[in-house]
Amino acid sequence: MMKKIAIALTGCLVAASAFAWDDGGIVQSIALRDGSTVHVFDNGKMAMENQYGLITSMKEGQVMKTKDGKDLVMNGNETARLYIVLGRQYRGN
Ligand SMILES: [Cu+2]
Repeated sequence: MMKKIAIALTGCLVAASAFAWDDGGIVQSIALRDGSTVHVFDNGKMAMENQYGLITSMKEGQVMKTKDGKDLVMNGNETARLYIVLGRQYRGN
């Protein structure tokens, strides 16, 4: 009986881990001073999420101020890719 429970729990952990690592290629999410977030993908391109969690567009080359006061230059404007990634996270599959 105990063995069965242990196996079931292990199965859950594996599933939870797989979900946590499925980040859609986002390697970093940086908080900006205005409350928005810039997501950096594995290819270095970026996508913006505003303070309400909505995906927004930003011109490439625009300078952003991070929450800790650094300047960050917008590289790319991957709104479509972020839609796919965040959509997947919200649905949980
Ligand atoms: Cu930006």
